[in-house]
Amino acid sequence: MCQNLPHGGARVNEKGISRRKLLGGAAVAAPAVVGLGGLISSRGASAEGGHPLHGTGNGAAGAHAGHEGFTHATFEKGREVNHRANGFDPTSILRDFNYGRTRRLASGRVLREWTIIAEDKEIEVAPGVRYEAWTYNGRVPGPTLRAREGERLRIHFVNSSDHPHTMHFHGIHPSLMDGMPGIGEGRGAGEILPGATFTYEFEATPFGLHLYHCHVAPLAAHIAHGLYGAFIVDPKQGRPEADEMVMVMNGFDTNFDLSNEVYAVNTVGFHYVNRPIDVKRDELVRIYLVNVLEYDPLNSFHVHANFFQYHPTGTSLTPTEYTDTVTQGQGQRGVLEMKFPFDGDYMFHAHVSEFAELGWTGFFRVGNPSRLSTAAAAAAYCKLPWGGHGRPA
Ligand SMILES: [Cu+2]
Repeated sequence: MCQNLPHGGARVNEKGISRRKLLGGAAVAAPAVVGLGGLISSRGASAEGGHPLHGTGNGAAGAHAGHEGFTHATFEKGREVNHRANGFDPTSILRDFNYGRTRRLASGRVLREWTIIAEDKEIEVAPGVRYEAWTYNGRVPGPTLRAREGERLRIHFVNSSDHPHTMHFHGIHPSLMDGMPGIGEGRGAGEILPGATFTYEFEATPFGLHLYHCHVAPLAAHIAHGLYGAFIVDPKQGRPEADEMVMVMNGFDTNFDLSNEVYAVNTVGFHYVNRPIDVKRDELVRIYLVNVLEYDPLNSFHVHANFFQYHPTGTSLTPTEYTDTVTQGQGQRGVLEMKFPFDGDYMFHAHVSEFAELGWTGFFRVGNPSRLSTAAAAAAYCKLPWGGHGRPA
């Protein structure tokens, strides 16, 4: 796969420019697209090649100013981020459901427990683009917590970060368990300070696809730094057998200008282009899709050459729409179900084209496409205007 992040002859100033400015500048600049085979860490080169990303060479979350050294990201030649250093891999995250520990209470009810630790951690969100994230259990998104309707849930939260945080769950529960600063500090709840702990406990209801995230102010910054995850409550009767996966649509403001420079599903831009998601032909695929994007009001999911049944918030087993595109605001989520009737590579991406070009694009790989088919998909992808083959006049 060979695509660079979008850029043209855009001039990048020393302090960094916004993503919108970057793309806008690229549109009017000479099409001096330079295929960057690797990372060029420079200031001087910025005027020559144009810059896909002025991502954080230093990237420190606290260093909101003084981004002097720009780092250039490319996915050319299949270049990837260092998943081992990250400590997580979007391909694994896709089907990694965390059911916690269970035991049966005297009442007969199931008690399900997790321990979640907030910690600061540098992660790589695109090749060479490092970001000082705030994480739940060392990953972004945090673990996909999964329970069954009616169970008792207990989440032991440990704040090992340098900042106060909480865990705010979507669902139905008492205010003390809501992870809200200002509510319940006298009882150890509310804002959880560095080094402190709190145990959230509530019932798993209603069934559906929910999420959890930190709720400390400034809220956008705490969420954007990576403190979020999917929270699935299965219906008592379950759902039909399927190949299930979770997709958390997110983004990263790598230069702290309150807009995102990298967009992704499960954190790493273009990850599922480099490593398409393998699915079986005619097998039911169920996607738990969550939008946690900050700084943009809407996000979307579009699949090529196929349609899906859509269940908003997953709270009903009856779909409300048969479509190929769904739009979600911040915090919205839904369950998608589809089958792929033909072998081949099928693109999926945000139908907000700008996001797609900044990382929010992937492929499903159905069956075993021939080498020809795979190569054709990759080649077509690389012919996109920003993909290193020139930009239309
Ligand atoms: Cu926080």
